[in-house]
Amino acid sequence: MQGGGGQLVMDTLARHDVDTIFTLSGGHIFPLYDGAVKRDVRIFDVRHEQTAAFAAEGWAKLTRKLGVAALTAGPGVTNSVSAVTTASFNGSPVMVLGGRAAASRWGMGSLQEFDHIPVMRSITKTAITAPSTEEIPGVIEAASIAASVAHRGPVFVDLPMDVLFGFADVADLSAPVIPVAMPNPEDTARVGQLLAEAKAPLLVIGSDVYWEGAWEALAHLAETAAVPVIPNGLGRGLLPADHDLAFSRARSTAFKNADLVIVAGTPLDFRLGFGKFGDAKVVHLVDHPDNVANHVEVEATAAGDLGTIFDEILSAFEKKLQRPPDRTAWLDRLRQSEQEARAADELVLQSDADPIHPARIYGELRKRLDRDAVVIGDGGDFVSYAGKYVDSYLPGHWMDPGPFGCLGTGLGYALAARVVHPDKQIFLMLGDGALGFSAMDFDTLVRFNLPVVGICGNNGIWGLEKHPMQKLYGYDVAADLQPGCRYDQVVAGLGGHGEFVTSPDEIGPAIDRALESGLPALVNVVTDPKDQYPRSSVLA
Ligand SMILES: Cc1ncc(C[n+]2csc(CCOP(=O)(O)OP(=O)(O)O)c2C)c(N)n1
Ligand SMILES: [Mg+2]
Repeated sequence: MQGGGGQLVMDTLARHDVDTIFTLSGGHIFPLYDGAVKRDVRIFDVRHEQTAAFAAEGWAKLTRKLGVAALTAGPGVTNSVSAVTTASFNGSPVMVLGGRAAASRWGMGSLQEFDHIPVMRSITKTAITAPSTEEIPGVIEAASIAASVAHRGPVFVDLPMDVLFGFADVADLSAPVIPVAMPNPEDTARVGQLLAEAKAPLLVIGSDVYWEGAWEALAHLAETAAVPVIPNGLGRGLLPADHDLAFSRARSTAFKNADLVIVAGTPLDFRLGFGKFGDAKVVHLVDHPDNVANHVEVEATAAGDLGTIFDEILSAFEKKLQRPPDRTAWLDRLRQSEQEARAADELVLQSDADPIHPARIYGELRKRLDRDAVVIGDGGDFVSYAGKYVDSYLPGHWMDPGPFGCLGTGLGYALAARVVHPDKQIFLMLGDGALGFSAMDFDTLVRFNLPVVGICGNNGIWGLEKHPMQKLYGYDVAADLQPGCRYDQVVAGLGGHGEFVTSPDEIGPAIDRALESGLPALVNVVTDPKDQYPRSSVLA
């Protein structure tokens, strides 16, 4: 391997299938651009570094491969902190490459001289400064592997200017190996036994099942043992929403009445009532022993490759039970609950209310959604409705911010989604508050000719904050935005397509025109600020 520092970085990353980077310009990282140009790596440059880092994370979420952002020294890197933390919470394999003031002048006060490592170390799996040009391949390789091995997460490498602008001729690296940890067979056997004994078992699956590529093993286990499945995060779509064993709207019935809840590949956090499911026994299956919940008493756990865990549970289950269990009553009960909830949804999905009920937007969207559409959510209440009303049918086609709950992920995720899937529908559901964090990156979509349809649920407030503050204090502050603000004109001004909608029957035609425009578009729908998402979960 030989060449300038940037070429060495790109040559090493190519071994991990990296052919695209997200960035915002800075002199400290010019050699990375030169390396990308010389190695045919695509460069997408954005309007705020957080969008670059969210796009890198989005890339990882869409492809299950390493996503890469290149950010300039100092403020370029620090602007990525929330996005990198989001990747850490989501277990997303992301690499942030940072510029860095020259090592030879360190401490003399160079422009943007800042030691990123202590900041980034706390939110990454590894944060390291490349010590010399010769050592770039080794450092990038080690960081790539660290990001990609379970439990996955972001990594950070900064490259001092004098290191990155140097040249080197170094020996080629051997082929990359991503180690896979195998579970303890006694642990999986115990889970298989619990599953054979259970009358009303439930399988809750999260993002790590996706990251591990374990959806076929999951389907095989669920189908053979007749276990209903409830997804969260990137677990959505691993079983198609119309699969017999896939449930989403029967969550509370399932959680209240199950006698065994097996949670796989997601923490027992606020999204899952902190791991308390009535009187059910709880099993936690994780991709790494560090992730076993220690705040609840679990009946059993297994840690390691999740596909192998599912396979081993199934063979233990089959050894225990000669014929498939009869779960008809349990599955019928859940199906009934699912159907009732879905039938009740129709009321708001078809609502003619004026001002517009936000759920009506999803009613119109559903009629137009392709089975392989990618739907992205960025916002408060408006996105909680998305979680409820949007069904996913394929792995990696639903993108929410995850448990870090950071507003502003949307434009970065949408940018990545359009690049990864040039021919699929990409819908970006935005709260009006959330939109403000990265609206300027509609410009990026325009510059790169990446038509995404954004739909803004414009209630003129920070809804998920205003209503709770009202409830707690009887008044609210710092919770209002401009009512009816013309964000569509902002997008049109940036060269995109804008639609402004104030009555329910205009929503569908506006979405159609946005799709037909072939441009990055925003359908700005003024919704009822009095509406509040009916939330039952405890968030903190
Ligand atoms: C970066 C960031 N800042 C603040 C918050 C707190 N927060 C969570 S939801 C929310 C309101 C979002 O408003 P909007 O996007 O308009 O959606 P709505 O609830 O009105 O539908 C806020 C401020 C957050 N989660 N992330
Ligand atoms: Mg709002």
